[in-house]
This record gives sequence, C-alpha cells and structure tokens, in this order.
Amino acid sequence: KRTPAIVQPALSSDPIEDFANACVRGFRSDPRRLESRFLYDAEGSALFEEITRQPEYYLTRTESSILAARAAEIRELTGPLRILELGSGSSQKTDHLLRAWLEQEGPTRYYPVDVSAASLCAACERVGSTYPAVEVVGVQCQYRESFPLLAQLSPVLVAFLGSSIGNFTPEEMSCFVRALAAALRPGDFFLLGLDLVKERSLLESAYNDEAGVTARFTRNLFARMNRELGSAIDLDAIEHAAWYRRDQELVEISARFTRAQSFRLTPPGKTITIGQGELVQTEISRKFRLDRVVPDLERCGFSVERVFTDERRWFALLLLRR
Ligand code: AVJ
Repeated sequence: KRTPAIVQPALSSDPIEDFANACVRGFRSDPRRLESRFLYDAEGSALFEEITRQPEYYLTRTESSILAARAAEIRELTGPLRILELGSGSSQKTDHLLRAWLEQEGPTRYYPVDVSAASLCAACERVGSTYPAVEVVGVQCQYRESFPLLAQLSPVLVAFLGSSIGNFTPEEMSCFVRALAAALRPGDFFLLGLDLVKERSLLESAYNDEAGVTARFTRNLFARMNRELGSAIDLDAIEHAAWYRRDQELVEISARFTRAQSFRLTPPGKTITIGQGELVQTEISRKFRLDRVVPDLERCGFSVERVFTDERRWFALLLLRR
C-alpha cells in the first residue's frame, strides 16, 4: 500500500509567530476580529466535523445530496481533469466527485489543500485506501499559497465546497476569485458551494446547535492560544454568540468575554486587556443570493456553466468556467 504524499509548497514564516502576530492584530483592531483560518488546528478541524453532524447544521448534508445527484453530470460537463480542493477537511463530500471521475475513463488525481496537517493526513489516508485508483497528493498550506501549483495542474477543476467562501468579506471574496481566475487557464473549472439566504431561525439554529458543539468550536480558538502562545485565557469566561445580520446577509460569530481579563501572548510578548461583555469576532458566514453572486463571479473572470440547487433552494453548487 502506498503512503499518500503530502507537500508544503509555501514554507513561509514560523507558524507560531504567524498565529501570534495575527492574534495581536486581531485583538487590537476595532472592532476586535480574529482571522477564521486559525480555527482549524487539529482540535478545531475535529470539532468542525462534529458540527457537520449536528441536526441543525443543514449545510453539509444539503450540499452532499446535491453532489450525490449531480457528480456524474458535472464530470460530463468538465471532461477529464484533475481535482484540487481548497479547505478539504475530511474530504468526505468529495467522494461523490471521485466516484463519478472513476466511473469515467482516465486516471484521477486528487489534490486536497488544507491548513490542518492532522486532518489532511487523515483524509489522504482514507481517500487513498478507499480509492486505490486515485492518486492523492495532500497540499498543506493556505488557499492562496496553492495557487502557483494550478498552472502545472491544468486542466483542473478547483472545488471550494461548504460555502467556506462565505468567511470572506465581499472585498476579500472578489480579490480571492480574481486571483484564482488569474492562476487558472482558460477552460479550467471552478466548483463553488454557496449557502443561500434563508429564514433567520434556520440560520441562527445552524450556528447555535443544542449540543453546544459550535460553542466549543469558537472557544477552541482561545484554547489554541493557551496551548500555542501560553496565554492563560480563562475559557470559562468565554461565551459563544452567533446571530444573523439581515442588513448584511451574514451570520456573525463572536466570543463574548463575561469577565474582564488581561493576558499575554508570548512570542511577541504583548498584553491584551478585554473588558467585561466585550465581543471578539471569530467568523462571518455570508449567505448568498444567486441573482447577485452570479454577476459578481462573472465580473471576476468566470462564466457560470450550471447552477445546481436542492429542492428547498437552501444551498447552491455553481459550476464555473475560467
Ligand atoms: C466552514 C466556513 C463553511 O460558515 O458554516 C460552522 C464554519 N462555523 N459553524 C460555516 C462554521 C460555525 C462554516 N464554514
């Protein structure tokens, strides 16, 4: 049995220093806002997987059902090509694509990209042993750091599922999509999962599950600071808060500090003071309208080939062509 390969294309700055500096910047910005990519250490990635299994979290289940129904059709539209997946996590939903690819002719190469080494290794092992005919190369880096690989991988389909693009502000999203278009060749494909605008109660339940897994996911960002930056933050004084902001069509997710506290982040040696009741934003999760997002994506260099949705129109999967 082959051991799946893992590559690290961007051996950038020290990861601990990167985390520490981003935390200092985030705590000191007004409003306080931490970068959501740091939610996904080994612990956080495992908690996110647990979120996807909660009854209230409809996103993964809905997208998976669209993929199951449409994977063969997607493969017919794209023809044979390699698959690179951004933020692949457990790669579970991607099985639908891999199976459709295997049913057609030609060898299949799969490049999952994730920041979490632990979940990337586990996913590569699982995919490699479940589908011996698929050549799997794990890529451990941030999304943008994988873009330089795309020119060599063309013809390629870039999959970005789960509505992870909803973590970006509108400006960050168009910058990201333009950079992706620039890194791809004409004729390459982009498969994008988008969570759609819906009733407030459904959205707020999805981000405030009964079992409290999402709350543990938010709190884990601060637990990670304690583990990696020696910060001794009192985790019992942190509450998870998530609500839908209809004006901006996004779920805003924050940590609320129920007691005032000061702590030190050790590589930069900076002290942070947070007052009682203060909020620190950990994520935004934007919700989309097809009539707005389609022209936006077209302005950023893609043409929309097909739009697939579920019967409740809760989630959309867009097949775009560069
Ligand atoms: C992985 C970014 C798509 O926004 O729904 C789930 C992350 N955060 N519950 C989302 C998340 C809290 C998730 N994405």
